[in-house]
Amino acid sequence: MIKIIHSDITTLPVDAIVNAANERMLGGGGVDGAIHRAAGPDLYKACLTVPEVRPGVRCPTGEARITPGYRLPARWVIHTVGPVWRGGTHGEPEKLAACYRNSLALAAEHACRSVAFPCISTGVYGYPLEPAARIAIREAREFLAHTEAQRHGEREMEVVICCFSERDFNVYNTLLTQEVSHDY
Ligand code: AR6
Repeated sequence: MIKIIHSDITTLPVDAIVNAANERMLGGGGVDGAIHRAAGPDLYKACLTVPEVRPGVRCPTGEARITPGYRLPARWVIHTVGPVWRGGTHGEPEKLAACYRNSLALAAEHACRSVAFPCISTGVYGYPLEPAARIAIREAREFLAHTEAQRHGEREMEVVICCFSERDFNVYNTLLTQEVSHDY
């Protein structure tokens, strides 16, 4: 099930929250800063132990890494790195889709029943909200449809899209109630 809410992601009692991080994965502004503040200093220490894949890069764009949530109500934080918007022709849609897919796969591997996403890349990274929201909804739907086929009666995962502004919340709600077009 996909649920759109208007809230601060750091307050949610879900199994995992997703962080819109950067490749260094040691905190930053926006939702990343809020998550680090709410989780406390152990989150930073856990991030430091994530191996670098190349100097200064713990999580390449489009990939995801998981740490505990420490003081957060959420048990896990899944850190993913969205693309910086450069006009849309530099692989941004594919990279953003990969963020959702890889984060959902990590959540499933850790037996999460509920996972909450912020609107990845749509803040500092400048991705326009509506195309970003279409990708988020499409990836969540595809993931749920795929896992549904394998579940045999277990409870479905809840994918929460946590909008920080009312405007984002309205855009998502409009899209979710439409049949989302696949030619974005
Ligand atoms: N709860 C939910 N959503 C939030 C919260 C919150 N507490 N705070 C902000 N948002 P951004 P990006 C929303 O800029 O564009 C960081 O410095 C915000 O309104 O946080 O992926 C990282 O370290 C927006 O809708 O992430 C990276 O360097 C959304 O979260 C860079 O920013 C994403 O905005 C990543 O940029």
